[in-house]
Amino acid sequence: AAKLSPEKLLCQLRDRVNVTMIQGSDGPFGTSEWQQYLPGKSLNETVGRLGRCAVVSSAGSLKSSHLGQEIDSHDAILRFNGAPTKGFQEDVGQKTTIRLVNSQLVTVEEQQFLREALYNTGILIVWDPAPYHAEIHEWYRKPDYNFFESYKLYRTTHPEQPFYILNPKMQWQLWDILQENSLEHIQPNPPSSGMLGIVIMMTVCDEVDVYEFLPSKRQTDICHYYQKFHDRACTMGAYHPLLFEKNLVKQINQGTDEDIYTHGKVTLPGFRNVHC
Ligand code: NCC
Repeated sequence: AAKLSPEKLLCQLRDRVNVTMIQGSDGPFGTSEWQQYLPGKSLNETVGRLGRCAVVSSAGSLKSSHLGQEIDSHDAILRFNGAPTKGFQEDVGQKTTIRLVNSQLVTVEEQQFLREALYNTGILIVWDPAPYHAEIHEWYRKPDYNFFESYKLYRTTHPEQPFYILNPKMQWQLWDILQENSLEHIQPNPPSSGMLGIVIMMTVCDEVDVYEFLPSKRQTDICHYYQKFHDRACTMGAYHPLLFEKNLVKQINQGTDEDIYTHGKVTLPGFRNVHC
């Protein structure tokens, strides 16, 4: 695999990764039952045109970062899974525009997901690991976690909150680019929520600042800023090809190495500002 220039790599991402949310026109979701549950508006219509956006990883290195104000200065902010703001505003800010959650959380942690107020703010997007380049019917029959009932339950109790299902096609379109851009063989597991969230924001924003995805000088074995749990795999990856994701993001960074070191901050262009 020959390494592409940052410009070419951005063009590959822009042209080959199709970020879409599940709609009624997507095969098995075309039933009248699903029509009631899927949001009426597209994600684009819901968020409008966004300027400066922030993606906040859940990494332990956010602790004591004092990045809260800087993060909140963005037009829109994306967070992951159960990452809280309450009690951590000083380091991670308090605004949440989009929360990307994995299907494991929605299924295995269903009780918390349906109960905790944390999930009731902003736009929710759930994603599920699909088989490699699987057709949507195949995935629908055999999702990694069967989150569909929990999704419907949430939609019934919070009908006004936009809640999307990420079209699983994008994870493998992205994985293919990660693999092509790497000298090693990557395990065929989908990218992390972090990487998916970055590409979602590049689709809807003019510019995207990503915090502590590439670790700063505060790098730590503490997995999350909100939990006392140590595991190196959180930063380097075990199931997800996290190391390869981070290499790719480093390659397309338009910010400085100094910003990475001090703020764990990477600046990426939105796809509408990528000219190929
Ligand atoms: O930990 P998680 O990820 O929720 O973190 C969200 C994203 O932040 C980036 N991250 C996190 C920690 C760290 N030290 N460095 C980082 O760069 C990663 O990009 C990560 O994707 C996930 O990706 O969905 C994941 O979810 C958790 C877990 O399911 C949820 O937190 C819900 O409880 C997974 N952990 C386990 O299954 C034990 C994790 O592997 C991936």
